Parts: sequence; structure tokens; C-alpha cells
Amino acid sequence: MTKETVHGVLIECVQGDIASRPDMQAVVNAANAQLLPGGGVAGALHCAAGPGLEQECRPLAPIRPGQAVISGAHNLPNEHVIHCLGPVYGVDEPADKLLADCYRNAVQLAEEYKLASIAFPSISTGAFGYPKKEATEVAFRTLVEILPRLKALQHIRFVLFSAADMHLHEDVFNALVHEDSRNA
Ligand code: AR6
Repeated sequence: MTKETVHGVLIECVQGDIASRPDMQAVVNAANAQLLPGGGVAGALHCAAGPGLEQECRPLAPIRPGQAVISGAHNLPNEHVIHCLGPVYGVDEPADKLLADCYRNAVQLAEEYKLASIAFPSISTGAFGYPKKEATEVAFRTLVEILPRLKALQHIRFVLFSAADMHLHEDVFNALVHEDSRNA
């Protein structure tokens, strides 16, 4: 597990299920356009949240690739769910910009709601087929760029399902943070 404070924000990568993060104010959903339960992260979050989440989301749908919307967390142990629609790899273009928009828009919503902590899954890297290393680089590059401007957020956590995905995130993050500090 990697933990490092960058520009006053604690960034960490942990292995596990994003639906059981009781110490985070917001969890991010790798959603579908209709904000329906689905599989993967969306399935796990809706299952733990209960039917109230689907009901609350209905009028917020559909969303476009790169967009983020916020809801309550219902039976999840959090205050909010931020739903992002990642790009379907090879279909929604430019994929890197749309994926970056997801992270940027999710963080912006967290800031608007004055949330101190947010947990992200690796958006688009499951059913949507985005290559994991490239997606991880987009995620961290986007976040590292906006860290200096954050006011409310103090803690960003990546929750990765597999040990391999966690190590990939650690490696990409460490490389990028050291590149960032060399350029500072
Ligand atoms: N906790 C953390 N990470 C998870 C979990 C979990 N419970 N479950 C899967 N992952 P995906 P996408 C990882 O498919 O690619 C859904 O059906 C997974 O290994 O959830 O953005 C929706 O309804 C992968 O690395 O999201 C959409 O239709 C990553 O989370 C579509 O999939 C994202 O996998 C969204 O596809």
C-alpha cells in the first residue's frame, strides 16, 4: 500500500472493494450512462446502497462520457456517490481526454460539496476495456495537476480490486510524483 502527501493531499492506493470504505465521505462509481446497477463497481455499489440509489439516480440520467453527477449514498457507509461515465475504449474519443474529464469533474463535485475524502476505482478499465497502465497514467496525471488548487479535499484513495492493479497504481503514482517534484 502506497501513501504519500502531495500538495497537502494524502494520496493512497489500497486493494479491496470500493463498496466497503466507511472512512471516505464519497465513493466514485464507474457508472453506465443510465446510472443503472450493471456489473463491476456499479453492481457492487448499487447492491450495497439498496434500491434507493437507483431511484435517486433515475432523473439524473443519462450522462455523457466524461461527465460526473452526485447522489446520496443510501445504505452505503458514505455520504455521497459520485457517478462518472468513463469512455468505452475504442469507441468514445478522445478516450484520454474523456477519462481525464471523469477524474476532474468528480473532484470538482467533491470540492463543491466541501468533501474531505474521496475513493476512486479504476474507471473504464473493466467492462469498458481501457488498457490499465494508460488509464492509470491519465488518472494520476489529471489528479496531480489539480492537487495544488484543492481547498476541501484532503484525502484521495484508489481502491483496486486485484493486487496486480494496486501495484500498477503504486508504480505509476511513484514515477509521476517524483517527476512532478523534479519539475517543481
Ligand atoms: N471495487 C473496486 N474495484 C472494482 C470492483 C469493486 N467492487 N469491481 C470491479 N472493480 P467496471 P468500467 C474494478 O467494469 O470499465 C458496469 O457494468 C475492475 O477490476 O466496474 O468503467 C457498468 O454498469 C476494473 O479494473 O467499470 C458500466 O456499464 C475497474 O474496477 C460498465 O461496467 C472498473 O471496472 C463500466 O465499465
